Amino acid sequence: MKPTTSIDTPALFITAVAKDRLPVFRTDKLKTITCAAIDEARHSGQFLLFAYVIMPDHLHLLTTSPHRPSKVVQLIKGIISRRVIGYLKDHELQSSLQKLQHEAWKRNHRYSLWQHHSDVFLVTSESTFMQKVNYLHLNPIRAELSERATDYRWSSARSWSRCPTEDEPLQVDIDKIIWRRS
Ligand code: NI
Repeated sequence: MKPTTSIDTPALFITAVAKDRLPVFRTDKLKTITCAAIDEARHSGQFLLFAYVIMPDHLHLLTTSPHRPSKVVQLIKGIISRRVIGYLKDHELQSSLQKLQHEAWKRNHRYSLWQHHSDVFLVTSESTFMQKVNYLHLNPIRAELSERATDYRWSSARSWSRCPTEDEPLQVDIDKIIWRRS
């Protein structure tokens, strides 16, 4: 098996931003749904998830790329969108749905969860990989949502610090990383 991060097998640093930067993921319930959706995408797309953080209005993920990067992003964003919008519909949260409504309907999709533009960065070195892991885990501190990275429930910071709780929202595949150094 090839190392996880190399020119041939880059990791993907993905940033997905909610439409109009709405705080779609503000509540614990929506963050829980989003974690389950990421897990679902990981299994159906057969990629590994190395690190993540879910912020109120965006999320960052570090994954492998068994398919074209755009396909991985599309899969993740698609599943999260279906699950979140499904939840809002089931609970008749009309005011939230209205904010996600398209100006013009496209392809029968009435609502959109995401900002159109999405950001994928190909990570091809271990130093960049670790930079992205750290950057991602510092998000809640920069946003003043927690004082320490490991205090923020919705990230892989505890898993990387080897102090996971018994009920981590999402398991990450740290043990499957094949480091080239060492
Ligand atoms: Ni961020």
